[in-house]
Amino acid sequence: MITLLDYGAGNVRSVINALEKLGETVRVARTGEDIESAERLVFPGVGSFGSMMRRLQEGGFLEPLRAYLAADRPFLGICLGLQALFETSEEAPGVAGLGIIKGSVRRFEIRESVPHIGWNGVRSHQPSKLLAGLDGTEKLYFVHSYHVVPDDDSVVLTTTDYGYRFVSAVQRGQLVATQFHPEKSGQVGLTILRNFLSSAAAVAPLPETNAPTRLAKRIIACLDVRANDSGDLVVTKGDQYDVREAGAVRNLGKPVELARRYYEEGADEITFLNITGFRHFPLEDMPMIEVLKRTSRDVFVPLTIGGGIRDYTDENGRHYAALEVAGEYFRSGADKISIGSDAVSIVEDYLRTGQATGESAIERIAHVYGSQAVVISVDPRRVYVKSPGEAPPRVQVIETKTPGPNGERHCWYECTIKGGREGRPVDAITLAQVCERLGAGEILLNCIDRDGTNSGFDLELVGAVRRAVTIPVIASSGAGSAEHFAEVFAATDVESALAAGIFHRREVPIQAVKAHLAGRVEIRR
Ligand code: 1PR
Repeated sequence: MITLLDYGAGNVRSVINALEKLGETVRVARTGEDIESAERLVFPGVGSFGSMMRRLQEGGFLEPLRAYLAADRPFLGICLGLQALFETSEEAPGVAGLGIIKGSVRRFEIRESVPHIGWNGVRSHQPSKLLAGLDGTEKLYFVHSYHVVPDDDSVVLTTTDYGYRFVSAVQRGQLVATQFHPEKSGQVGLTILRNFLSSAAAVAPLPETNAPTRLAKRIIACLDVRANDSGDLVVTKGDQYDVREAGAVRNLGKPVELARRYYEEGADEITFLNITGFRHFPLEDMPMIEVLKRTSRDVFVPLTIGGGIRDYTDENGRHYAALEVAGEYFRSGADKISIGSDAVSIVEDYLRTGQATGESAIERIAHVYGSQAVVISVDPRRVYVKSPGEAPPRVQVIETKTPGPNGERHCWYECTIKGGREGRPVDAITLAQVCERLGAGEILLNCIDRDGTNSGFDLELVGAVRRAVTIPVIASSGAGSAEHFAEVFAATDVESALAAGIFHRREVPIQAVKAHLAGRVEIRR
């Protein structure tokens, strides 16, 4: 029996699923007494440092946790469950951590995109049973903007490089805590969790190396999901967002089965987009939540879900906040949520007033669950103009090498809502910049013109957005071959690229994309 501390703020389901996959019985600690009686404790911290410490305090967990750790009983902290052990964090000045390990938590101050999202390596510095069976070439999944800085190097178990070298796991006695997410790191992560559960002795550190670890470019499989005309939930795929063929919704498979297939084929991440979420409110559309719950039982890479995340009032006048919808998705197994249409409205309001309210879905979800959990899905369409002055006011215009139908040499990217059905006078570059300011952690950059065309990513759009923000960007829409992935990584600094059609139709397997990229960019094998 293993005890898992859940203070009710995010995705602990994946950790439970991973432990259950390994045959463990998991008991969720709901009170301080549950911690006192634990034999082994796993603490998958989620959210932001300040709200985590507040919830630990309110739930009466602080003192039992301190006592448990002071007695050197078996403990595995994950992500914020590592950061919580320290004295302070720059994420929440003035808020005290558990103070079990001397030192602080600092924000990355680097030229690379922050959050540090994706698969990176580790270098080990002391013997540990946790890393038994690894050879040092593995990659593990990270998603964080802050990292720990212990005063005393003797607690350092692993380090990782991103901008500079940082501590990615600590170990002292029976306490181990990792910045990476074993429960999201595929088979390697399951091995690490199994090692924690085992009573085996510590093994020697991984082979010594001073070579920097490298963040892999992520290859993401995207599943656009909706009900077909018979009411079955299916994975569909559009051509420039039109998902109907001969009048019927295209059916490319079942969401859970397809997600499992992509996990087994080596997808670094899986995204579900509920493409009719703007019509049906997600909390009244339980099948999507069910899809997430079932998928997360067997899929141990990050899951993102989007569609319909917004404030909503039902016909009985009951108001739901976007935060509640996101919370339900996180509890069901999502690691990140993506906001599409509502982000455009939020940015329009911001541009009108020049002010952040603190109340938008982006700000509220980022505040509670952390920026890294908030993805903005952008659905832009190229609009040609004869000259920059012809575009609507404040819109960012780019010069293009692909002239328009009348020889236009300039264009802007109009954001749309409701799955491309309605254009709004906001451009994709500005949208990404404002969302970053409001606390979003990543941009999923689609392109209606390229979607489903197999003609390659819109490199001008991707490059322009990538240069305009400091958060990671996912290039999406148009992948037709493995070479298109190589192209987008060579031409822009995007951290990841996503495809749908070529994977669904088995035209280009994920491993073929990775084989093509090997040696050109860092990838996870
Ligand atoms: O607006 O917050 O409710 O979210 C709805 C979400 O659904 C948005 O993220 C939006 O992008 C998505 N969506 C809405 N309508 C469609 C549609 O296709 N009719 N799908 C849609 C967007 C675009 C990509 C696609 C890539 C790669 N799909 O995610 O997977 O273009 O495709 P390809 O590799 O085959 O070219 P909200």
